[in-house]
Amino acid sequence: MKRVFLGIILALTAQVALAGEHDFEVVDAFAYPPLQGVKNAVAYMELHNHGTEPVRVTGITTALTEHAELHDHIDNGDVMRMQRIDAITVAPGEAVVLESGGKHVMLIDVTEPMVPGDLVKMQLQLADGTRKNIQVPIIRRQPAHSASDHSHHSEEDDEPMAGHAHH
Ligand SMILES: [Cu+2]
Repeated sequence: MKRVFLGIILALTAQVALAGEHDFEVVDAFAYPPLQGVKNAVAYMELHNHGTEPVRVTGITTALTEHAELHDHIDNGDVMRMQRIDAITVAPGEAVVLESGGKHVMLIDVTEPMVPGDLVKMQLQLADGTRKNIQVPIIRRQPAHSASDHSHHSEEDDEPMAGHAHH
């Protein structure tokens, strides 16, 4: 029922959207609440470009914080370090997946409560001047990965502990 309702809202939004905007789709978005004792949270999603022109995401806004940034992990020799990036470009017909250990949305100094089960509005800013509204469910974190996990990147890779630079 909730899904149907959301579909209606999206359909209404599409009618007032600029031509071409529907070619850009955000799916499987979700966010984790901050870890205990940390003010930063992380959001993941898939960006799909069904259009014929590249789509460039240059920023994201949300009421959760004034400081939402696009981040990526940079291979720094032995250490994967995350840093802010200016944009994420999605080529025509392709998708970019924001995921643990890769690109992600960093929510810095979250001021609003993030309760699992809630839907949070976020707005992607695109280089062509348009904006894309999305609804992002807050989901409860998985328990810590076991040592046998195939990935050596844990969720915590995206979680700045001490010393995460975000100036
Ligand atoms: Cu980050």
